[in-house]
Amino acid sequence: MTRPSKLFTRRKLLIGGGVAAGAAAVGGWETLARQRDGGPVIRSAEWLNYRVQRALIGNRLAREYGEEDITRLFYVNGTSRPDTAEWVHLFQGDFSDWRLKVDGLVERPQAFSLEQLRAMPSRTQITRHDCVEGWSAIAKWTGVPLARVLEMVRPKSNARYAVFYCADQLEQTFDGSGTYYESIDMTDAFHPQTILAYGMNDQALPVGHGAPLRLRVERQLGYKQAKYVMRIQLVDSFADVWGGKGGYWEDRGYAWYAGI
Ligand SMILES: Nc1nc2c(c(=O)[nH]1)N[C@H]1C(S)=C(S)[C@@H](COP(=O)(O)O)O[C@H]1N2
Ligand SMILES: [Mo]
Repeated sequence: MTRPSKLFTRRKLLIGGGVAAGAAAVGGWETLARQRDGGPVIRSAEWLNYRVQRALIGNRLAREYGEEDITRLFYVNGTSRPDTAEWVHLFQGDFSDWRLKVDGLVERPQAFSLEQLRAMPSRTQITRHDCVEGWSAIAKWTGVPLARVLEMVRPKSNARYAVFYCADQLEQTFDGSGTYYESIDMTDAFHPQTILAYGMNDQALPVGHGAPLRLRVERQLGYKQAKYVMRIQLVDSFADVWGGKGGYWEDRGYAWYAGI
């Protein structure tokens, strides 16, 4: 795997140095701004970007590509194979015991097997993935629109964000705070191109790319595309989830709203 070395070094530093050093390494923490309702902390410039993008583009679709555009070598980035006992056990059983738990601010919490998700209406899209580390790749993703899953669990009216909990710990910690997680707002959650993908380029989703299930939220950067998704929780704030910034990389200084 090749990757710009400067950024690779930065990631190493981030992982090795913990949260404080990571934040300093990323540099330029802008002023912290709190949403009016006391919701998640969002840096001011980012909050502006979020508001402007939402106003200008609304529910715009991300560009879709043709078969001929598919990248032959799509990098595997971050975790390439979770080593948690739970995921390894599920993998060894061909994911037959795997369940996607969907809970939180919903009327009907449910757990879905892969079979159930595959039997639901599906969507296939060829889109471009942009990683902040400076590479892009195009792939064909197949999965169930997140909207279909949410309709089944019935979000409560106070649900504002969907939090995705992954199987992997990108940073080994005793308290689990190195677990990968991500979050998106309800606009992105119900966007037609937001899917829970179980297929990539007409094959089952490979282990390196997030088997058995990953998020594709096509109008945002690579780190929002949570792999190895185990649980989705609807919340009204992510202040109480791990570092409180709404994602693994967000807790380490990245922007929560990574719109492109
Ligand atoms: N669970 C989990 N999801 C993750 C990551 C990770 O390390 N663990 N890395 C993120 C980053 S930074 C990118 S660019 C993409 C990489 O996806 P890929 O391995 O399919 O290229 O996954 C994102 N989702
Ligand atoms: Mo990334």
